Amino acid sequence: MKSIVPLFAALALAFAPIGQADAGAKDPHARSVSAKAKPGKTKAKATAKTKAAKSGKRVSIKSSRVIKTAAAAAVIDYDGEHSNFLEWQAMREFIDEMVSQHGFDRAYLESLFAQARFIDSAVQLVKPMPPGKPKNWQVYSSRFIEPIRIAAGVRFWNEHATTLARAEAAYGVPAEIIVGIIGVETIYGRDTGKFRVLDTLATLAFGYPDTPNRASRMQFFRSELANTLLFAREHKVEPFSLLGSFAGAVGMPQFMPGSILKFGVDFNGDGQIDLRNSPEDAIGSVANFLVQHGWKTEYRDAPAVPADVSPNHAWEKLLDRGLAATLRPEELRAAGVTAATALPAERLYGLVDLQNGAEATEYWVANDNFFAITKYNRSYFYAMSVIELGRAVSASRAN
Ligand SMILES: [Ca+2]
Repeated sequence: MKSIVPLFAALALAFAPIGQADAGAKDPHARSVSAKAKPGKTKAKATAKTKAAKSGKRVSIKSSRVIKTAAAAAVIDYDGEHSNFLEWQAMREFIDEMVSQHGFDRAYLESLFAQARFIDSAVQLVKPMPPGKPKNWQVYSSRFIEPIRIAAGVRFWNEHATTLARAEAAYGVPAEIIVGIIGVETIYGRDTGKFRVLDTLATLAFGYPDTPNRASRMQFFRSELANTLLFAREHKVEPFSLLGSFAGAVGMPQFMPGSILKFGVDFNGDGQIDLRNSPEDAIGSVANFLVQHGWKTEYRDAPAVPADVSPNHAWEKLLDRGLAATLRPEELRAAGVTAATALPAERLYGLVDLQNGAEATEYWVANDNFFAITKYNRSYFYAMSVIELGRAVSASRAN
């Protein structure tokens, strides 16, 4: 049962969004990492597993939900409603567009979307959170940098050491960072989501709730729905076999379909990009994503180092400069920022603040590699959690 704790913790977790621009690997506005739409089911599943473990044998559980969950591939682990999407004007326009712009067969798309389900839990989960407590890095990170996730990371790293080393050699992204991302995203594939991607994306593309950013969000999910169809066609995948989070993020690294199309890698050479079942593909794809978003192989030092700031607050003007390294070491020094280690003069940096609610804010000086991680998910908290989880796994592995 212990292992369930971080899942529940992740549920309650809100990102600390920094930027507002285009999509990362994930949906940039997704509310939580590894969110389960229905925690009750996680609990039911866990209870069943615990009973199985106690009895020491495989159990036949009579709950239909658990049986469905245990079954392979195209299971549906939620109560989707058949909704006649084909009667929706926006869906008809979408199909027209896929036919005229991408050469899809109309009858095929109609038969596909006739099977799609409306996922009300996805609609509920994208609604704005009620105003919460102030941002708190310590609270946020304690949900990721904790013994269970670290132990799972050690197992993952040991099992895939060869692949991680191969990715590091091919892309120049250290194993530690890849291990950090896959751990923060899904606890190494434990929690990849069981929604059919076509269902959640159709639901959010055409049935998004009434929020201030509704139009842009619908456009985002509509384009991801198109990407799903394009990916499935290009890679000869049955579209309904793609499973993901309530927001359509797929597999161990939680890539949106557009990111799979652009940055997915077949790293085990079986001819498929399978981010759900192939840890090799997940590892290669994460490394490729980071390199394509500015990861600098030649930087061998830490993506971020702690910093002290002077009491004069001259450095405050250096905060919130976007998710990019734009400051010269001299500018930081002149504004009263002292990094814990010497900063190579020829590089650029950003000043990162990690707020701790009522407690003191932590300051860090971050380089391009830190900001490459924020392209995965647009949050300082996220990037620093990835770095610290990777570091903790590495340290634990060395012991
Ligand atoms: Ca593959």
